[in-house]
Amino acid sequence: MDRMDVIETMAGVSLPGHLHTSESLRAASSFQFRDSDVLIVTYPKSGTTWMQEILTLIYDKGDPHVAKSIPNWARAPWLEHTYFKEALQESAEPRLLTTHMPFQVLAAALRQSKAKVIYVARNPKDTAVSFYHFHKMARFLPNPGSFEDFLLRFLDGTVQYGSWFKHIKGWLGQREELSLFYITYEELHQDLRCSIKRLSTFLGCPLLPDQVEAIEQHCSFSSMSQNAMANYTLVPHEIMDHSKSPFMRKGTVGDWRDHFTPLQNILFNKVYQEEMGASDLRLQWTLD
Ligand code: PPS
Repeated sequence: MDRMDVIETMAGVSLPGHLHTSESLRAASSFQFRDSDVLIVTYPKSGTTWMQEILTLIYDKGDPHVAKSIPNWARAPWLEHTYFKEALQESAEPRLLTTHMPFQVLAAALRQSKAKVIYVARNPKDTAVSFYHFHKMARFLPNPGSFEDFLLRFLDGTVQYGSWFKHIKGWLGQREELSLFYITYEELHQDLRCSIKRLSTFLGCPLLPDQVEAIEQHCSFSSMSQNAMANYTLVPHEIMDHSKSPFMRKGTVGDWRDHFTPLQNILFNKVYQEEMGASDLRLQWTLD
């Protein structure tokens, strides 16, 4: 398979060469945003696919036709991926875009526009667990080794896509400068209906109650797990092997409790405190 063993680097962050080239990364950093663009920003495994689905449905007023007939990576393509130019619907308004890039890569390009940014964050403990399982099924990522080893690399930011801590601090540090809406995976989980309404207000896309209900139903974990346009089963088995771990794996909050030893938990909390202690971020998760 293409460039499976190649690693690209951008802003000190390693990225899978299967999805990124130096050209695609350069193009992302100089992308011309429009004021009408909507950019979903996430660290991997934080709720990207969920948000792509919710936004598709908000703009389609709850009609699932597009969400059920076009793959998510074509509906809301990743800015930094090699296929981005082909996938971008130039004439669409708004253009839905996705990125995992750290803020500094897109800072200059974004400051030229009033594009809307939706940042989705997830409890980093659950993010690490989900990312670990994803490494087992995504052949373009390195073998994660033991969970113990992977967790240490996640904490010191040497996994691909870099440090979770730098990612969230970089983006949320720009809340005043950007038109940025911050929401957590845990909020989506706790009250999807309310989250859909808040998003529709931010996007200036009002919805009727039955449209909100249709979106809520379509975006449930069980419904999205069955949607081939969102669950990545269209990707060839040699690239994503769902028998190792399905992309739509569990979709729960707090799965870290079934993975972390008490010692790993203590270490994680220590690093979290060192990295995030001084931050004033509204975080929706508890670490115990
Ligand atoms: S990626 O590869 O970065 O695009 O992955 P991402 O979509 O950010 O994260 C995948 C995790 O999100 C879960 N997911 C959901 N949870 C609840 N409800 C819905 N509808 C939903 N859709 C996706 C998915 O199961 C992955 O989490 P884990 O914990 O591994 O199950």
